[in-house]
Amino acid sequence: MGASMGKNASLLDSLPVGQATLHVVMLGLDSAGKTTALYRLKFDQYLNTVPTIGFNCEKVKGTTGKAKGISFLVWDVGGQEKLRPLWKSYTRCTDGIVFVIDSVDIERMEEAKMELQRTVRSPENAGVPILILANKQDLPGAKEPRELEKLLGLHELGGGSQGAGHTWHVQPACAITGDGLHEGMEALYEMILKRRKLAKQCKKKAR
Ligand SMILES: Nc1nc2c(ncn2[C@@H]2O[C@H](COP(=O)(O)OP(=O)(O)OP(=O)(O)O)[C@@H](O)[C@H]2O)c(=O)[nH]1
Ligand SMILES: [Mg+2]
Repeated sequence: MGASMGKNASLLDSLPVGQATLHVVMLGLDSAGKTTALYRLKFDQYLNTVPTIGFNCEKVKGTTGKAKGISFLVWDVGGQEKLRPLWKSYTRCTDGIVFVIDSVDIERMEEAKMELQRTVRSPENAGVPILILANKQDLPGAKEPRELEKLLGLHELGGGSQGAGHTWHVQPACAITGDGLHEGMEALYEMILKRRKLAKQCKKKAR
C-alpha cells in the first residue's frame, strides 16, 4: 500500500478518523446484493429491492469493534453493465470501496474480476482499501473466501492483504440475514485507519 499511497494521499488522509464521516462506495455486478446489504446495514432488516438505476445513499453506523459508533456514508451504485462507466465518478476521493460478489455466480466470476481489477487499477483509486464482500454465503455452492481470492486475482493487486499496493480483505457475508456485514465494515475501517496512519508518517518524513 505504502508506495502508491504516498503519491495520492489527500489532505483527508491526514485527518483523524472518527471525527468525520467516512465515504464508502459499494460496487459490484448487478444482483450481487449491494442494495440488500445497504438496507440491512441501515435498517437492520431485510428489505425487498429492485435493480438500482443510479444510486442509493445512506449513513450507516459501525456496531462492532473499533468501528463501533463510526459513521459511514455509503453510496450504493447500480451494477448493470450500462451503468458501470459511472462508477468512477463515485469512487473519486472515496475512503474505501466495498466490492460485492455473488459467491454462487460462477458464470460471471470472470466478469466480476475484470470490473474489480479495472476499478482497483484506476490511478484515481490508488491505495484505496477494498473490502470484498463475499455475499450469498447462505446458498449452496457459495465459493469460500480463499477460493474467491484466487478467482478474483486478488494477489495480483500488489502485495496481498497486508503488503504493498492495495490493502484488501475478503469478508464472507449474507446480506439477507446481515451475517458478516458489520464485521466487513470493521475490517474496512481498520484498513482506512492504517492507510491514514501511513499517510501521516509519510508527511512527517517529507518535512
Ligand atoms: N440468497 C441470498 N440472496 C441475496 C443475498 N443478498 C441479496 N440477495 C438477493 O439478490 C437479489 C439482488 O439483490 P440487490 O441487493 O437488489 O442487488 P444489487 O447488487 O443491488 O443489484 P443492482 O442494483 O442491479 O446493481 C435480490 O433478490 C436479493 O434478495 C444473500 O446474501 N443471499
Ligand atoms: Mg441495487
